[in-house]
Amino acid sequence: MKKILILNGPNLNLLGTREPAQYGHTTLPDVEAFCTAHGEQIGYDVECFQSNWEGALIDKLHEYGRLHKAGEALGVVFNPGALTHTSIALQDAIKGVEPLPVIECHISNVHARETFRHQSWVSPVAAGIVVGFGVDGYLIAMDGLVRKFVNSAATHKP
Ligand code: CA2
Repeated sequence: MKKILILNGPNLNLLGTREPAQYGHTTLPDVEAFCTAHGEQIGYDVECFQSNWEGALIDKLHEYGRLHKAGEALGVVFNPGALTHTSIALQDAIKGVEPLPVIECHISNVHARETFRHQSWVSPVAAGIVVGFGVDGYLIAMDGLVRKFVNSAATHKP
């Protein structure tokens, strides 16, 4: 079974424990569990990884670049947290592992929030972007990966 990586950046380990108005009550282990279950349903082996360290996220992207080249990974669903708005290193890393598809995913609608959250260094190199669907966005992004990179020929058929 090919792999899909659910990658989460800084502070997302706090999900469900604070700021419920912004991010809801679901915890990161809950998210990882429903992504894993969804992966089983759609025929993918889901790996989940979270780090508060930029370099650890970059190392994981490099690992998946190699797995994708070997035909062992479909792609990555990535919520880079606040690094979205600051990290040229993440943009370089995603460019460096092309053609590995990386879907950028945000729980909140970053465009309806502070101006500094409107800028993303990841969006220009993302294969797709999902924002503002709460934690369901992770599932939408997984389905988007499959629809765009596996079932693309069937996408527009009635
Ligand atoms: O909406 C998203 O998913 C964000 O990526 C979340 C980031 C934020 O900096 C981005 O602008 C948008 C914040 C992740 C921190 O998550 C927390 C969750 C609960 C309590 C505290 C932080």
